[in-house]
Amino acid sequence: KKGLPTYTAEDVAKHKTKDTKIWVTYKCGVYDITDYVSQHPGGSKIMMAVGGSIEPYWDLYAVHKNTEILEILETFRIGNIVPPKKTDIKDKNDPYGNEPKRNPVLIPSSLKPYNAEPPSLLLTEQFLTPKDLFFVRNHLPVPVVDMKSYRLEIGIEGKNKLKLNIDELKKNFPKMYTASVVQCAGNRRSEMTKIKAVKGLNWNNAAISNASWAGATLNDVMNKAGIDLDKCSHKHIVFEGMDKGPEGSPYGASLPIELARQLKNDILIAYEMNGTELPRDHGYPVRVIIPGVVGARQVKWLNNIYLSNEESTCHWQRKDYKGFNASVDWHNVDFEKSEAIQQLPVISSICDPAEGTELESGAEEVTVKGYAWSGGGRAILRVDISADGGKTWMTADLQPTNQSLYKTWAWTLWEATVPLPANHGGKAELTCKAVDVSYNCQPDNVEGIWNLRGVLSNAWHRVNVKIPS
Ligand code: MTE
Ligand code: MO
Repeated sequence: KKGLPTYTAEDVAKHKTKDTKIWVTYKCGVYDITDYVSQHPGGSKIMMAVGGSIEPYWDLYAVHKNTEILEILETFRIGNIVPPKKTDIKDKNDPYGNEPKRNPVLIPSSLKPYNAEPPSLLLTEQFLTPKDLFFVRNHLPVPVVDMKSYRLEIGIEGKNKLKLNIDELKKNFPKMYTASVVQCAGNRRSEMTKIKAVKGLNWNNAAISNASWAGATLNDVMNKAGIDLDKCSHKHIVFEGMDKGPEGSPYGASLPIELARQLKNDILIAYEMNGTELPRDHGYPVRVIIPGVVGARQVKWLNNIYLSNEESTCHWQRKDYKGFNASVDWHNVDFEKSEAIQQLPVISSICDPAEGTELESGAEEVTVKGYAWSGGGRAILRVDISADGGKTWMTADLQPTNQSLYKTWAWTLWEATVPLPANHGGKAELTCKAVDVSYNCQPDNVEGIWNLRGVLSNAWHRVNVKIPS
């Protein structure tokens, strides 16, 4: 369309609320959809695209992509977008020059290394998170793996090891399946940041995802290497990846041997995610899935497993991903005084509605959706929802996981329709909390569990909504 003003992506990004007007782009058009959003029933979902392109969302909701909608959209056209300058000149020295393609709906918390979470409104739409929506936590560049030379080594530190190529891993062991969560220790860190600065990526509540994994069990591959985990005298089992830091040392993690014994038939040396090979971002060709344990130990691009008397010497095992009390800060922290995080505490979170959502005017109730999960395989027994900031509660409906009470590795999705308080004054605070099979529950406030790394952020989750009269 000629004659209309042109805008840059930065201009569009400044228009995300009703006060500044709500803009989106589609192909080369810029649209002011402020009025449309107030009337559109699926308004809350379109809000994910504000200030940017709606194309990636239309790919997800292909049903909306019809000519009728395009015609409606065209009536809101206010201008054209300046195409971004092509910066296709690849820097050959950039260690991040070989990263995979990613779904543009992911919300990055850092680009190099790449870290991103899906919009929380999309997170709990499916029990199994689609691969291209699964959150990504990389500490280093994604390695390029040559499958001809790829070998997984298994054995004892300092000794000759069993070497398996990918076909041997697939063919020589029974293929086991498990639906299991990966959650970063820093999930929901942004709630801690609000109280006092912490070090780490500013994750919202979607640094967690749930997939179906398939592979050989740890026990089977250890046995093939001549190792009986129940009888070995080593104190730790170490996993190493193929992604390397500038000094050449790989990402690695370890489990205390007792935990490896407990989980040996549940830990998967996984080569499939949701039924097909792992995507590069999630560890292609092989990663270890350690159900019920923090994401940091579930090493991607796995090529080395060994018994050791030492914990992994990796920075992220020894100098990170540990808990401290709220009075420990950087001048007095001693990482040796705390254990590495392994099995995670119980958590739940509201994913829909999102923070700040405007409900329909005059709404008397609200439907709330989210996830709950606990480490160590502890099933979720109950999720409680409040629409008055935690004074009164209702129990949510839980979607069955079809896993047993003490081996629930997957998350529990839940839903509740809650009446809004009579004198809400135009706003409400929605709150959720979960109880696991050990009757562990979540702390009611963030202050008491604040820690300098912003990990283990599992306080009652609170979401504020507006209720126009
Ligand atoms: N494995 C390797 N090799 N390198 C990494 O950077 N990050 C870990 C873990 N495994 C990491 C890794 C962390 S901290 C998390 S939370 C999970 O991978 C994230 O897994 P995902 O990216 O598949 O969601
Ligand atoms: Mo993590």
